[in-house]
Amino acid sequence: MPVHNDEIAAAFDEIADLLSLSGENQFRIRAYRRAAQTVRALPGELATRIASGFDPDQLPGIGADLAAKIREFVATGRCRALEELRRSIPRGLRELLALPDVGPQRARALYESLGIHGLADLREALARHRIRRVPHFGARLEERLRKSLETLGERSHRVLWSVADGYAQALRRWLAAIPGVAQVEVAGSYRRGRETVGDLDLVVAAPPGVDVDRALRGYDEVASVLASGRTRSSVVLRSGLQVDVRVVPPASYGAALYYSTGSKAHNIHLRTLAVAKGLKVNEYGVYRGRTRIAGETEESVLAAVGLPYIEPELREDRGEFDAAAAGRLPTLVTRAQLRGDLHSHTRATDGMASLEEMVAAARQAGLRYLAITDHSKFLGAVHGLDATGLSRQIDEIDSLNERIRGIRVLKGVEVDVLEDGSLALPDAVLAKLDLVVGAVHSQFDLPRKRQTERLLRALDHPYLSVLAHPTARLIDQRPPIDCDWGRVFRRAAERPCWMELNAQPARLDLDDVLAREAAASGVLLSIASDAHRVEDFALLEGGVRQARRAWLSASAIANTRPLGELRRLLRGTFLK
Ligand code: DGT
Ligand code: CA
Ligand code: CA
Repeated sequence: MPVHNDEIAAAFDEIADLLSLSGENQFRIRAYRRAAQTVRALPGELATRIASGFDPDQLPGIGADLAAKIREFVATGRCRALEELRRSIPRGLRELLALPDVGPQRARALYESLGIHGLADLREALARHRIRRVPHFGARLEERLRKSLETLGERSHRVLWSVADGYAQALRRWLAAIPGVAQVEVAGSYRRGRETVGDLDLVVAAPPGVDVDRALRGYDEVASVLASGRTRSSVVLRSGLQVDVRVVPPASYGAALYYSTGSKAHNIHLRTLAVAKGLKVNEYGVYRGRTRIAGETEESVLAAVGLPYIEPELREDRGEFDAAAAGRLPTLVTRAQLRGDLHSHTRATDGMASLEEMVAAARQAGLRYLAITDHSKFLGAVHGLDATGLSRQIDEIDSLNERIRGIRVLKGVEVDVLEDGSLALPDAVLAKLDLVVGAVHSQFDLPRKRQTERLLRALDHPYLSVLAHPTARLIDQRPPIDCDWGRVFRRAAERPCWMELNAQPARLDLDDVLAREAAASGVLLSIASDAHRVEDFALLEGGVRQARRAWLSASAIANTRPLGELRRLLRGTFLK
């Protein structure tokens, strides 16, 4: 039974949560969390590598004990340590963790100060306004908890694109291997590159007589069958993810792929355009009367209604038809056009690899420059750099630049934007760097006016090159900060300061809508991995996907520029 990286990671995260609920020591907990991150970030399936002899204890931060648990999980689909923990901790306490604002520490605090054992207890305590009296909780958090408790039942079961990817590609390979199958593609929101995916939609081209449905039911991750038939099947995988499969003859493949890729709003718009030309579009083709005039490829479907090809990422009915008709569709940025990365970490702060290792990995990923931007020291940061630490790193980078070939290391920092909009390091220190990446890591729930002023004040600072993960949202875990982005983007464009499109799968921040708005205001974007380990440069692909959904071309992205031009532009972000 193939076990996906995401399932292993989820098991480790749950162990960490449960250990933390039971007050276990921080080192063990952190080891599980780190292992979860490591496994989740791996580019290929770990189970496959283990099957061909790889020992998971070779992975950074994974020792003999964790490696044994991974091997057990991969071999049996089970993790006994997790099962025991689940038995020993009351279900009610575990339920609390389903709330986005409640981690193990807060769950423990609720339990210890108010005896809250589960969601029912929490609901009652909220009704009596008792939560705000728990140390470190307060009225604002109480209000957020009330809201998230209300919406808990409605919260969708969408998964991150990066999680869906593991399931989607494994299934695609399975279906592509069926004798007689001509083509298979994963369509739907996955193909449009949405940051989260509700279910998977696969389109299969096969001549009649190829029993795709039976092959699908034979896939060993299938937990239940919702619908079964010659042209359509739906199943639910063990992970809970639903999969819809549509089978069409090769002559209809383009039309079916087009239909299943969506979005629904895009399809409806296309159908209206077709009707105006006396045509009919459906999942089998484009028809004039009863004659099929197109359908084998997506290009043929669009050409039949007089339009050029429209990339899947643009198919959201956000103006793509008008742009296509006017010949003004953007040439979307590609991963190959990225020449560098302006946000990364090393072991000097919370990264997992040394400076040399990160730089070598970036070069391996085809990048020609890499900015090292470790964290500044600020209140609460576990191991941020102070002025002395940063000076030492500057020297190390200077000496590394003399030794290495093929890539240039830029000196940077990820400095905290404090509550009043000032930066957490003195100007004299920042002035020595090639770039300064500012980021909000605290006071996420300031009211809109104060949050906007905070960012505008940061933009007034003489040394600020890029605002990292501007909204600070974490998909499904933390909402974006509330801010007047129109004002912030206008100020950033004048200054100039760049906005980041952070490629971490749970961040993807700015999102597609805001990134498009920023670029339209004249702000340059930086697609950045925020790499904490050598594998993380692969994440840039997801940042590019989001940028494409934002209609961005290479010209809107700072890190598509050659090094010389980039350095010149960076100097322009320092106002002194
Ligand atoms: P998801 O799964 O919620 O992340 O989003 P999608 O876009 O994958 O939506 P899904 O799985 O419900 O349907 C897949 C595609 O099928 C959708 O993007 C467009 C097409 N589709 C679904 N329902 C309709 C419909 O009522 N009319 C038309 N024209 N197309 C539809
Ligand atoms: Ca879908
Ligand atoms: Ca679907």
